[in-house]
Amino acid sequence: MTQIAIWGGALLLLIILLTLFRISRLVAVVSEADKKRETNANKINAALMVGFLVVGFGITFWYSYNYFGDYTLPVASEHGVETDRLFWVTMAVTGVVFVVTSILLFVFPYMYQFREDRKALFYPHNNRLELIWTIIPAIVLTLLIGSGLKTWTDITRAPSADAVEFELMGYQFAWRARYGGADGVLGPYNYQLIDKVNEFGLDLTQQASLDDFMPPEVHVPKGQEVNIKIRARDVLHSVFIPHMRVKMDAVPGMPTNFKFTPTMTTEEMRAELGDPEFNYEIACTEVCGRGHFSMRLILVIDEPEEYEDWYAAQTEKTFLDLNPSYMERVPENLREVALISTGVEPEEVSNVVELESTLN
Ligand SMILES: [Cu+2]
Repeated sequence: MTQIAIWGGALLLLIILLTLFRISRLVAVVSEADKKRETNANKINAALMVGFLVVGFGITFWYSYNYFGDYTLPVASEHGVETDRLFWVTMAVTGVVFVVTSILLFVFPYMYQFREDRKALFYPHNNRLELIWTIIPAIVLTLLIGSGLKTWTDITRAPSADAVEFELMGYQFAWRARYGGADGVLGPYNYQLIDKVNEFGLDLTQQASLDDFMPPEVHVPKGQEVNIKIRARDVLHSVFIPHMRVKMDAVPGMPTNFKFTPTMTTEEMRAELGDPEFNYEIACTEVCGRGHFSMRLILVIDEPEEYEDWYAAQTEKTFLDLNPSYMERVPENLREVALISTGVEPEEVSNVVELESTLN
């Protein structure tokens, strides 16, 4: 009963408020003072439109000018020159359209604000105008998207057979790289084999995995095609190498890749920037959790001979070299190969195998 009384009271209150509002509107229609107030509000709104335009443009141009350096990072890869060109052409075309349409959008309300002495013109249709603003943007967009598509097809074409290859795995929160080792072939992996040490889930029952190595920083040679095989272990990450104009998502369960050809070594870039501390870096550009910011891996671009030396030195530090306890996962028939790949001379192998069997 009390419930019904409360709801009834609320309903009555609402009806009273609505009635009061209607009465005040009717009074306003006949009163002159209110008309004056409305004209003033119109003027203020029209002026605010222009104010918004001026302040908005001011902030946009101030920001673009101050942070222009972020848009002109030196480029150090072959395809990067192409993507930069596309970026600036698109920026120029859309920039001009942005400025013109913004001016029209905010200046027209000011020019055509309400005035007592004029009436709005009823102008429902103009075929010529419709054609102009449909056909011109259609042509411009077709050209922009067409040239973008061509560049994208070139960038994403399959890597050549002799491309330098390494695997990049993202996890919360770091990048880890893996190379194919002495045989140059990346061994197969299985996510179920991942543990604290075997971060890649390397399948040690397969011969190609036995000589794989995981260096603390990535090296690639200048002037050669490099193919990065990308994967993620937990959530979405994204490979970002700004100076190489490389960006590709790392997706769990769906390997991706990106190929590029570096055109400047780390040393050359240091000289150009006048910064002896400079390093290329691989960052993560997909907000992937709390430690996202810490996903940084150094990328070193070497002269080809330096790269060969570095690679040869790394083949002495294979996964099995650094984690000998994993040798027991290698099947009997591959032990010999595994021992040789960890640097044991072939003639010593039989001794080691013998020693092992006596120990067992
Ligand atoms: Cu990440």
